Amino acid sequence: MKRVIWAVVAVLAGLTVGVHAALAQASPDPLAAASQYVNAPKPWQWWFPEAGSPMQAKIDWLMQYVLWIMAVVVGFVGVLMAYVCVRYRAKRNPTPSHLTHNTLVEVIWLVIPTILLAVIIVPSISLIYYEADDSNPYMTVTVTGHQWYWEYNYQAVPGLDYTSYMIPDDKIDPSQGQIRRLSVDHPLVLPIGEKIKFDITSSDVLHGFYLPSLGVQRYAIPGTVVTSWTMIPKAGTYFGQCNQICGINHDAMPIEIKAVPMADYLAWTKMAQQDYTMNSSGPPQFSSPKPVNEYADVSVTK
Ligand SMILES: [Cu+2]
Repeated sequence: MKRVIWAVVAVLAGLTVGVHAALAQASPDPLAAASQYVNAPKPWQWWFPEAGSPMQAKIDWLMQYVLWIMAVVVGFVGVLMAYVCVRYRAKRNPTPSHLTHNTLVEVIWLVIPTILLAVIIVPSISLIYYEADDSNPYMTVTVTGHQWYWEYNYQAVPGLDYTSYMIPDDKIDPSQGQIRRLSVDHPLVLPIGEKIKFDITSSDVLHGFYLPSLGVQRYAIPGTVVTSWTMIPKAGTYFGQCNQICGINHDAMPIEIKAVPMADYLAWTKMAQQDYTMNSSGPPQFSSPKPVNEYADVSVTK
């Protein structure tokens, strides 16, 4: 009898292992596509990050456009000043001119700066309108800043509301592609090629929802909602940080975005609903890297 029972147990165990293996094969990681391209800051980076959205590409273009106009103005004024200093110095020009007006020169120095301002203001205003146009999004995510983590609420996915904590330094695993001070336990997952609206707010103090490679920068203000949007054409991992000094662990609330194709995003929402729906109500996977009282103790002993 015992043998029969053991045989049944062995068959059932074998079946379970087989089913698990089949399931593991059938459901690959829906976020795998995001690891193909990582848009993260580099040491000693001097320039903007590579543009990950049309908005950042436009910001980058406008910045360079204004920079070149400014370079020409600064160069011209600098040369003019140097010429005047040398040509009209007291030694060479002992009797100063008493000329005070020249209509042509005055018209020129009024008209040229006006033209320069016009060619700067037209693309600037058009970019402001482009950034403000968050109409007709595919979906909206409510982003809430907390001391010191982010919370993401997918308005279109009932119950999908979870927290995102920075992975502490001693738990970082570079073999998994994790980056110190930037990777989080639960990234914000978005579909590529779709317009995503952010409703940004805060539960306590001012935070900043800042995604440099996507051209998004908005304050998270308690009691009000500030909106922004993005559209990420390329699957990948994008990073941001809270950029409003919000307290002692201000540096420990990065933003990690995994942008994946729509099919993967839909597969992920199902998985996330089962795995970490309403995670914000339970204990977080990681706590803040250093408890507040640890800092407090340090300051008390000093
Ligand atoms: Cu903050």
